[in-house]
Amino acid sequence: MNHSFSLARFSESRQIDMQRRLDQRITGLRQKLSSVYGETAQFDAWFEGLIDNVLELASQRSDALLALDSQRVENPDWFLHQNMVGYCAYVDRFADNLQGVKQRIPHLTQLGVRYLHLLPFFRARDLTIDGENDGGFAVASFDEIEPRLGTHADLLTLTEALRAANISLCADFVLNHVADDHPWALAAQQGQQAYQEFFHIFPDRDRPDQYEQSLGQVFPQAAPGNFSYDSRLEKWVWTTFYPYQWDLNYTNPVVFSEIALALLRMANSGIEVFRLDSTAFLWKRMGTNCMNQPEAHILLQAIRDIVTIAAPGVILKAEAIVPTADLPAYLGDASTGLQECHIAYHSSLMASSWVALSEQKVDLLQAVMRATPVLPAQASWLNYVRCHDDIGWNVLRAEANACAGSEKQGLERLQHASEFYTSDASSFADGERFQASDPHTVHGTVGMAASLCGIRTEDAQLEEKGIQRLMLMYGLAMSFGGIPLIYMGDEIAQTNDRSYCEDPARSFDGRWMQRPTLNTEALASLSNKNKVASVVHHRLCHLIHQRQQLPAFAAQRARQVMETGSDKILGFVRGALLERDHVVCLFNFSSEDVTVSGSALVQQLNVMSGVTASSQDHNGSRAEWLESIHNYVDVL
Ligand code: OTU
Repeated sequence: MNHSFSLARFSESRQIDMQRRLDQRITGLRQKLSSVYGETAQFDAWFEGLIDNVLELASQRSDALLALDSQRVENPDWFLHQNMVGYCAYVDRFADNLQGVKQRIPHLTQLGVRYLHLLPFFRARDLTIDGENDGGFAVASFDEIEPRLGTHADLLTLTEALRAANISLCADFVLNHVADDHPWALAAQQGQQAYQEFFHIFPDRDRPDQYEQSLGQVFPQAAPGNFSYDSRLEKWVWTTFYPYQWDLNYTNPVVFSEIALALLRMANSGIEVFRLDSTAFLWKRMGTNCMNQPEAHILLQAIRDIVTIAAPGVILKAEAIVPTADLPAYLGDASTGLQECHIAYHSSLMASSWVALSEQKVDLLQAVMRATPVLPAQASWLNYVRCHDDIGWNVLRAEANACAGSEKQGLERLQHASEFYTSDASSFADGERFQASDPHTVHGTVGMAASLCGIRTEDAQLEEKGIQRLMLMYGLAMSFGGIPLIYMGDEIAQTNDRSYCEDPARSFDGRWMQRPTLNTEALASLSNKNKVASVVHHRLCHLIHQRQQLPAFAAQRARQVMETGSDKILGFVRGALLERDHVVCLFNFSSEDVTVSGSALVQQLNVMSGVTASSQDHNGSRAEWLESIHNYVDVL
């Protein structure tokens, strides 16, 4: 097939770039999409239409965004640098609206933030229906801004201001579903066949019941089951999440092209990072849990190709909360060079670090680290301590079983962690169980990081232990390799907000406990060193500053687990031993001081780098290595 698309709409200099990118990507893109949608005459026409639209949107990129694209084509590793720090917030809870976010840029720059993830701000399901839209994750329009939060003009102003401050805006792009009042769903409800084909709709419970046999549940309490009866259609609709979030049907190629083009349109408004929500669920297959299916990966790879052709400055972030073994595939494959998303949440690292804190024992965390492979070029982890969702313990089932020796004991370990953060009277933590009425299952835990670390008051002296725990958790996220993400409020150790319990539209979803409004009073008194907020903010800034200075912390630099001789101390080395810019990172997950043997660590470093004892004595590196250990212990 001839792939010569007309580039007449581009200026002469852009034609050359565009031709090169098409040459690099178009054959692969076509192969991927035809492997999912089939080689038919209809496919050819659909594919040509898709590319024509992709090129049209590429031609509409502004000069400022074209400049950004070229910069990033020249420096594709821009987001892998050790100075990358992310921040995540709900627009309204952070700053009322998009205009308010612009006013908060100085707060972000003070923290060294280079990437700002604003939780959903596209027009969401109408709250006057029944008050619910899953915090904006039920999207009613991919092209409009939620009126409560601002206008499209506000978005353009904000992205411009963020670019000037060297901060990339990240927006949620929900791939798996739309709200039941999205125009596609409304058209389906009105009986339009073409739009009914955008969804998975069943006349009765036969097939839903068959699927249910192997499906899991995301919200077992608030939204049990994966199908909802729609009284307008008098049919069953696939709704993995809430009943008003209708799963899109990606076996329909039109769904894919509509979504891909909507994403490019928003990219043209200056969004630089897309958080692709619920990527794991895109493809359904009877007899499976309908997660992580090969077709879902192929479609994500195709979106990567499309973005690289039309908006190469843009990067994609996978939100796939899946077992450790299934996670790396969302970033592609280092051995074949296959590319998928640029960034992915490391949910296993996050969850296992909370397990380690509850058990004062690091074996599970080490197992997760060992199961984390080397990533392909231009790929990175997103390392977080908390986010707007629960800590899902189930992603750790495999590691827990292996470490504990049996499935029963593995489950018990995770249950123990869950109880520790919820109900255990002897624990320091103040969290709650998420969506599990059955005390024998392990689902999730909710709570602000500070509360889970035991911080309850504003008195810095009283809360020193809790502050140290919080810094330990953030220290790990900052050193592991990837973009560390600060969740709004954690920089000033904000604690749980239980006011959601009073609101009937939110009271059933405990995640609202960790979605407070920014405590501006605490922000205004950061100079008061007796306050927890001030101490945490200061230590976090210090940690970020240290990290910026050390190239060994760049995302793609090597990482090797070390045996520290103590099951309470996590150890790993970042960077290249032979180039001697490495950093040894040690994390004490216990509440006591623990001594580790410096010489035992040095011996391991020798083995890792293949340096023999005599050559090492000769070049004096033993002393330097010890030095670096002390330094880092001091830092943390
Ligand atoms: C994502 O979540 C979002 O982060 C949630 O806030 C939304 O409710 C959800 O999608 C629906 O849009 O597994 O891959 O707390 O971890 O719902 C999708 C449970 C997801 C979340 C889960 C998650």
